Amino acid sequence: MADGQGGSVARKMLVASQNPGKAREIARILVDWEVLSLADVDPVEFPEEGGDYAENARTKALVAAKATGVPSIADDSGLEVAALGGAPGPYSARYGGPGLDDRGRYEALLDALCDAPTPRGARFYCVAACAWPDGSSVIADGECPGEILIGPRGEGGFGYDPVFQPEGFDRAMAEMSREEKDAISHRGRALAALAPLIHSHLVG
Ligand code: ITT
Repeated sequence: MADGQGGSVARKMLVASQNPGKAREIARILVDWEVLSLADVDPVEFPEEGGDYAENARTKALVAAKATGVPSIADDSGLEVAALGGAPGPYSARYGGPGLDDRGRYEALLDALCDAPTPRGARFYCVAACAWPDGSSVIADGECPGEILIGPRGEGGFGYDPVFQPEGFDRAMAEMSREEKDAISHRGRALAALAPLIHSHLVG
């Protein structure tokens, strides 16, 4: 992410995510920052998520920034499936019940859709937030429309990527390169929209 400062001294940015796949993606997009992960700082206690995407994203970023004194980026994201009335949405990380891994969750989703006609329209949605230790914050969102496949394909990415095919592609998200995913993903788009807001905040 360009910060527009043109300087060679990278400033610190904490990626406030406990999801390794998500944290990896955010970190690789923040090219102009010295990126810290939650493993680099004292343990941060995050509250249970119970709000909408924007509230959850802002809360995660603010909690991390205030606890560590380091500007922090978080996202709240999810998969919204039309045939399920927009579910699982903000509950995507918990879909299918406790104890499931990524594969268990996308298998539960495929089961829920077994009688749904194709194409099963869906979108990934992401709200990204950046917060500072003084309590200020900026947020931006991004989406990636597509459809849910009949079965999983590919080994890349994380979460529901093996069962999601972005609009305009004939491959699952998990079959795309990192660069391809970042260019069209909900997260890549939200972070691209967030970059100028961070810059404006920094230059006042
Ligand atoms: P943090 O809150 O610690 O960041 P989390 O995984 O709980 O981690 P969310 O509450 O935002 O984060 O849940 C997002 C879920 O949506 C994530 O766990 C995946 O199941 C799914 N998801 C989000 N972005 C995705 C992507 O790019 N590819 C596949 N699945 C994704």
